[in-house]
Amino acid sequence: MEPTLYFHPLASYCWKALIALYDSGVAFTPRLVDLGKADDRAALQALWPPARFPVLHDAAQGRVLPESTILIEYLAERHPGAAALLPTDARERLDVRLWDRVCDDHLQDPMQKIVGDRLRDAAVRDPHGVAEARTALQRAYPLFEQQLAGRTWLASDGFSLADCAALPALFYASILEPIPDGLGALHAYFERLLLRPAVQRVLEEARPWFRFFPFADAMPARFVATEPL
Ligand SMILES: N[C@@H](CCC(=O)N[C@@H](CS)C(=O)NCC(=O)O)C(=O)O
Repeated sequence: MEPTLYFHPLASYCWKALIALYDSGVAFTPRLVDLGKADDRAALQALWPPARFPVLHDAAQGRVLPESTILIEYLAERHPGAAALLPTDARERLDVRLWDRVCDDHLQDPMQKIVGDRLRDAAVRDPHGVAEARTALQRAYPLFEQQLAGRTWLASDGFSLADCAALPALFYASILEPIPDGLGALHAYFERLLLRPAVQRVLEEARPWFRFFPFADAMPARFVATEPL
C-alpha cells in the first residue's frame, strides 16, 4: 500500500515534500487538507496533534512522518528514486542538511511571519516583528548568492533535499521581498529550479489556489492564477 500525503497545494512546506515525491517518482496518495474544515483538521490532528503539514502516513510501515525534512529523509532511505536527495558522502550530506536548515530558518520562517501577520486582525498585528522578518530575508539572499557561485544546485552536485527546500522558500519570500537585481547567481538558480519538472507540476497544481495567497496582488504575472477553482 502506498503512503498518503496530507497536504495543501498552496502551503510552502507541502511544496517541499511534493517536489521530493514528484522528483523521485515515489507513488503516494494525495489527501488534500483544508484546515478550515473541522473534519479535515481532525483527520490531520489524529495523525499529528500540532496539525501542521505536510504529514506522510505510511500505514504499511506503521509510520507517521511530519516535518518536511524528516519526511524527505525517510523517502531517501526507503526509495531508490529518492536516495539522491540525500547524498551518501558525509561532507556533501552535511552541506545538504545545512542548506535545508538555512532555507527553512532564514527564508521560510520570516516569510511565514509576514504572511501570518497579514492574516491577523489589524488590532493584533506585529509591525516590528514583520520589519525584522523583512530584514532577515534581505540578509539571507546574499548568503545564497555566495553559496551558489559556480554551482548548479544549492549544496551538492545533484538536485537534493536542499533544492526541495529552496524552491518554495524563494518563491514565496521573493514575492514579499524581491531578490535584488544584482544577485545574478541566485536569480539564475531560481530560474533553474522553476524549470525542474517536479517544480512545474507543483506550481501548476497550486495555480488555482494562488488567489487565496494574502499577497496575491504582488505575485509576478507569470505565476498568477488563470483558471477558477
Ligand atoms: N517545520 C514544519 C513546518 C510545517 C508548517 O509550518 N506547515 C504550515 C504550512 S506551510 C502549516 O501547517 N500551517 C498551518 C498552521 O500553522 O495552522 C515542516 O518542515 O514541515
